[in-house]
Amino acid sequence: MKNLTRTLLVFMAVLISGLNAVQAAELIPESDEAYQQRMQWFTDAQFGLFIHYGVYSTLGGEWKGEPVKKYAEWIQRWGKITPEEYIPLAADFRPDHLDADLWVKTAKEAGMKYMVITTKHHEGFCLWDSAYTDYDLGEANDFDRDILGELKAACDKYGLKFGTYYSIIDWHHPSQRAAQSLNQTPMNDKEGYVVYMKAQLKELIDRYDPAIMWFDGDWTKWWTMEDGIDLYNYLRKLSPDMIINNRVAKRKEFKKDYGTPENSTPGAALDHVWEACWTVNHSWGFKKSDTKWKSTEVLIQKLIDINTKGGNLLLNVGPQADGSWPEASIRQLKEMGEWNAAHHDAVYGTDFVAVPAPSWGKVAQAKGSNAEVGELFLYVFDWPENGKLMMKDIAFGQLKAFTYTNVPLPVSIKKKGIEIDVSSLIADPYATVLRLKYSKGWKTVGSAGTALELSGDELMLQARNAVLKGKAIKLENNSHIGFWTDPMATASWTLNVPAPGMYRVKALYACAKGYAGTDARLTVGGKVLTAQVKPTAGWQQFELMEFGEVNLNQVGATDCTLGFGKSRSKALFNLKSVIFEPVGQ
Ligand code: FHN
Repeated sequence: MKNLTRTLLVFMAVLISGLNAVQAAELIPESDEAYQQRMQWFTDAQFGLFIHYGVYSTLGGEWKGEPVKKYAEWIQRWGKITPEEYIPLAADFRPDHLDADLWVKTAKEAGMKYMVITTKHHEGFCLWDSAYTDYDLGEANDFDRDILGELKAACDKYGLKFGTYYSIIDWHHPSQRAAQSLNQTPMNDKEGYVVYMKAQLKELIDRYDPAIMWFDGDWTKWWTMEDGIDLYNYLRKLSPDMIINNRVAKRKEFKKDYGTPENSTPGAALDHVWEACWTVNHSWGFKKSDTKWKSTEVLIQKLIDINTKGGNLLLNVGPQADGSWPEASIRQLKEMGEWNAAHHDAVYGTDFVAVPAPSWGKVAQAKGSNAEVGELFLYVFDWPENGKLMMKDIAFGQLKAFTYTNVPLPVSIKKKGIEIDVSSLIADPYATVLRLKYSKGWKTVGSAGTALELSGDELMLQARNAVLKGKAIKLENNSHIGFWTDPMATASWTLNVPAPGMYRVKALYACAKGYAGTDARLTVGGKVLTAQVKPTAGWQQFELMEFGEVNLNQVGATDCTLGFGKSRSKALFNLKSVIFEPVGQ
């Protein structure tokens, strides 16, 4: 009976999708005002919870007793697991200890305003009882709870928005099943699979009314921009208030409803709504051996960095198969929540402001501020040893300074900016927030440096996150690597590649005239790029230099090292960041 019903359902879905296909070329019309209104809750939210949970969680990143490399949710690839070996594992996926109320309460107390859960990752296993497959929580084992329904109810109870992640790539579906899960799997029935996807997405909307549909896997070659626009239009008609991320189409070109940089934060604010998703350790799915937990300081400063550039942070937790969370995730979310609660106005009541970026931290403006009258929040990461906080290249009409709790602070106008006397304060271990209340306007003065023009999908390696090796190389003002005169000295990072493909590589650097000429040598994923350093206007005048393009065909952690090449001058350069711009497949 179920097969007959399923056939009828698929036939109806084919009919619906065929009718929609005609409109596929054009994006469904929506006024800017309507779009802004639809996005308002999202742009106010600042902070959300990402959950990677599926059959892969049962393995914890290990296969036949051995840890596998890279992301745990990609274990079929890195563990070389065949479909015949992997599919039966679904019987072991039992969320017996999944406490939806606890999950959502923990997120709320962390200061998160929404959550997104992987209802179907690349593995193809569905966390709900779908009428279109047996590879789901309802049939694969005798687990009969509706965990998505429980999470949606808990979100309603605690006032969080409920979102669903859905992968376009599906290694289980017959249209794509291959001997090995790969970045690029075969597609032998695209039309049938799109009908399957649309039917499942309608199930998710009808049953759980998600506020966000979070797509992934858009890099696969058989999925086109036209396919994405067709799917976007289909969903907008089904659920007009729902928000859809840009990976519904091709993330590099498509920016609606919002951009999704991954494990990277743009160097500056973007010209569209965006959300950066980050892991707390390295793997998205639960991985026993992955204990590289980011510190609470790093996580809070990341939230501030992203929010002050106008974005949201979607921070990931990878639960164990039984539904319990790693202790480190619980602790860090608790600590983040305490800081966010103590600085509520500075987290949720802010907007991006285009002041010159300070070296000691970040700046945002209080909502409602304008060019004449308003309030700036200063987030100080690096406390001034001399007790004087200098804000360069800015001048105010009238200005008063305060602590976050509105205790007045001495502030003086200087030739190149303003100086706040913070000698009476003790720095917050994570970030100290100050307030500047101004009237009669403010303006940028002096040379405020190079503002990066970014699309939001760039991967950015920043100086402060580099591992430095060698005698003469150091991080200056927490903002750039300098004194790089030892030809053996290197800076290294782990680059998290979100999608395979070609990337254009650039560096934001500065080099005084008499020191230029060295060949800078960059190795990434085993490939080497070199570029000769040209002089800039000085050691503090940063410009972009091109290294060329490189094909990064492995998703996940990739080593990247920068150093001297063959021809050498007196120094390499000062370096603020290395940028990888995706240029498509
Ligand atoms: O391949 C996935 C990966 O497993 C994870 O889900 C991340 C999170 O956004 N997205 C893809 C890699 O970019």
